[in-house]
Amino acid sequence: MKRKPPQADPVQDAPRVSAPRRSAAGLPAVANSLRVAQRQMGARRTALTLLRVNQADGFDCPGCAWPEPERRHAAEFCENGAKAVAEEATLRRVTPAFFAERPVSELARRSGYWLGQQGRLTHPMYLAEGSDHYEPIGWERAFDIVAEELRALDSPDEALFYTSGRTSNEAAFLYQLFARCFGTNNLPDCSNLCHESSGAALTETLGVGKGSVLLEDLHHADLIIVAGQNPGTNHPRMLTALEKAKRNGARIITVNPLPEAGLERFDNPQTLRGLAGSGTPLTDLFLQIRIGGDQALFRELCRRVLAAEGGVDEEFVREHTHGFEEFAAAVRAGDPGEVPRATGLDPADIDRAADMVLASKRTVVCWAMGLTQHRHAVPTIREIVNLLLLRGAVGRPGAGVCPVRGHSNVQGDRTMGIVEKPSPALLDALEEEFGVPMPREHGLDVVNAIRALRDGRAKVFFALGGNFVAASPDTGVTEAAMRRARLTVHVSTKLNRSHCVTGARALILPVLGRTERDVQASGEQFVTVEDSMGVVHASRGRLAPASEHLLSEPALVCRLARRVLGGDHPVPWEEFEADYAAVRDRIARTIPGFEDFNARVARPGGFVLPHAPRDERRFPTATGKANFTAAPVEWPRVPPGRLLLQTLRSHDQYNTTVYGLDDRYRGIEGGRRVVLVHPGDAAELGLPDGSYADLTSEWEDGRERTAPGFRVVHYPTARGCAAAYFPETNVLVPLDATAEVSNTPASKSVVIRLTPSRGPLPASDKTV
Ligand SMILES: Nc1nc2c(c(=O)[nH]1)N[C@H]1C(S)=C(S)[C@@H](COP(=O)(O)OP(=O)(O)OC[C@H]3O[C@@H](n4cnc5c(=O)[nH]c(N)nc54)[C@H](O)[C@@H]3O)O[C@H]1N2
Ligand SMILES: Nc1nc2c(c(=O)[nH]1)N[C@H]1C(S)=C(S)[C@@H](COP(=O)(O)OP(=O)(O)OC[C@H]3O[C@@H](n4cnc5c(=O)[nH]c(N)nc54)[C@H](O)[C@@H]3O)O[C@H]1N2
Ligand SMILES: [Mo]
Repeated sequence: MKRKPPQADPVQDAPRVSAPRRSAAGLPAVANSLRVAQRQMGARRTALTLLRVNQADGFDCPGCAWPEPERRHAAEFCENGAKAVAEEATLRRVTPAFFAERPVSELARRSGYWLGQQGRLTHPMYLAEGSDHYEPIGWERAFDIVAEELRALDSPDEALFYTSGRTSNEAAFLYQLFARCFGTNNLPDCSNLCHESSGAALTETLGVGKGSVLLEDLHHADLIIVAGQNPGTNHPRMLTALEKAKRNGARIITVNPLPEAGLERFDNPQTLRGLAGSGTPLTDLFLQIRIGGDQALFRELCRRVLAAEGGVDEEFVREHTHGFEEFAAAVRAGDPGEVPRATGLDPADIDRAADMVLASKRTVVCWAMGLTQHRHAVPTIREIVNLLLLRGAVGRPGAGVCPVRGHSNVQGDRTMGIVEKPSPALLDALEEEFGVPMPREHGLDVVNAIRALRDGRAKVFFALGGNFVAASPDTGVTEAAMRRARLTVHVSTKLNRSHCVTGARALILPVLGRTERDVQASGEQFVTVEDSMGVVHASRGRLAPASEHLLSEPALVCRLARRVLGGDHPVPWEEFEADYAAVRDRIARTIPGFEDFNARVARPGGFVLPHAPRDERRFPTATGKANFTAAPVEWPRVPPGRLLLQTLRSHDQYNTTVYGLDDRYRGIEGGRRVVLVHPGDAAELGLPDGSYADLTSEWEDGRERTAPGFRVVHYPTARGCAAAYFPETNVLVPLDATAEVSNTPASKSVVIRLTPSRGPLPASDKTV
């Protein structure tokens, strides 16, 4: 049963706008997920597939990294998980005939939405130098081409091996091993664009770069602060946990420039009350902060805690922390008069927040991209740690840090060694296990990888998943950099922009997705993943593969490694390809916390990785204690007549994958080129609702970058702030505008000016 791909470009960017919703999920969410799923895969396949999501014997939802509860519902997925599954399990196909009809130059003019809607890739495809058409190619010849270009490099460091966070633990372990055996630590990954700031801040202060709470902790917290996150769209199952916490008496503070529907009220689609739409109010206190004001807010909360009698957990501070005196002095020296300007908040609301913090013994702080993608993201997250340390709220049940991860296995990929700055311990373990010398010099992250391509220092770009050119900042610079490569290779399930912006030669290598059956020489395989809370479990696909020509990701890496490194290489690639249990045995011997991996992952629900601060209040930092840090408070300054733009996700997208043109909770339908502006700011700028504007970013390099043709939407965001979707707005984010320490692009604080323009763009101009 093959579906014909849609022929015409459906992108007519003509947004219709209504009032934002006050609650998330409920019946419309259920109806919408079924509608999207059936359009892609028909009714029977929809029912069979969706019932397997996140079940102990099924596959891990390819959507977000939110953990599964121990007692699962028959339908343990959400509207957006259903869309992610439907994208992959679609019956539409992109075959060699598709490429024969369409030159790359034509595909490069299509929108990302259109490209994604064409369906699953079925054959390995090759774009020869000077050609404008991808042609089908055999797997062996494809590996030969990669090997040829890799061998022709002057140094292994001229190759880049990117990963996106959907890759399984097994594939990730093999991939980093391959890159290092080849001789480079150039392992940029989507984490560099995402939670790198969290990892950097937490490693320095607590000694472990991951969250310190489990789902039960959330359920039993007194206070949960959700800062810079939109779970109603991006982690919908988190709302169930917040609802449960509320039932148990928790209070919730939301910190966000936008009022996000899911955080206001949740209509749980798995309960009758929720379906009827009466739902649970979630947020007790909404702090509508100015973009980038969070460090100032958390510093002020610390000041209140220090000033209150009994505010500081003195025993905890004495026993477990380092740097308290210096921090307290910095807080005392600060100017509280700056707080209203930095945060835009009403002092009375800060009083309320401080009272709630002081009344809570068990506090969890959750955050996502609203905190990680700023120039001062790392000190901002360190300030959260300062607050929790003052209260002794780390390593206590019901309390701790909760960075909510994005991609479903982005945390696992890091655990498996996808890091450009590996620890000596990891390299030593790999050397000892495999008897192959490992490169010691640090490799390139995403931003530095783009610079290396731009400057001709990198020549082969290889991506295990993802959509590098659309996800990265400074689209013009990034695309030009990619076009300078000798060879670009994309291991993918679906067509995307990165396949159309190529080096001199290019390959598309199609693979199995999570939902599909994976059979190798030793029989049927499963893979494993790690969720946002460090729980590792199995994922097993059941659907027949989209095409008989697909390889699994682990098999692809093993075959490539054999071809590049030679048949007599000390790593048993052939054995690994045949049986992933053999890979897990080696993970067990080289990666801490994975002892007895195969036996433990066989248990339904898997196992929890150790986490020293959470489990034993042990802090493996440089000082051996949890570190207070005393950075100066920063916030973005915006010149008059300018706004601070955050680039975020709509309800109908998964990063660069656009499922549809609606953002239901925000009341936007039928278009994505919108800019949300406070009515007061819009009035000052002379921009009526429904008018059109060009967005131009201004940055210290003096270059101006413009994204034309956005419909102005008057929206209740914080004053001085604006919001628009990525990837359309990635053209505005300068490559060099990154966070200190983590080097993550500052995609949430772009200074822009709005210039009135005549109207929407003609459809043919839309490339993202
Ligand atoms: N359906 C769906 N699910 C997803 C994804 C998806 O695209 N679609 N992406 C996945 C990935 S990779 C990730 S990383 C996560 C992303 O999950 P989120 O971080 O929720 O994603 P964004 O849409 O970037 O939303 C950022 C939120 O932070 C707020 N914000 C922006 N700037 C600031 C600020 O300065 N301070 C504060 N306090 N708030 C601010 C915004 O208003 C918004 O609510 O979701 C994952 N899950
Ligand atoms: N301006 C701005 N830019 C951002 C962000 C932002 O908030 N603002 N967010 C950033 C964040 S948090 C992230 S994580 C990055 C995301 O960056 P990426 O991870 O690079 O991008 P995705 O859009 O998630 O990748 C989608 C592609 O992955 C491929 N794919 C899907 N499933 C599989 C699979 O199972 N195997 C393989 N091999 N391929 C698969 C498909 O071909 C699909 O087109 O974007 C970042 N970019
Ligand atoms: Mo992400």
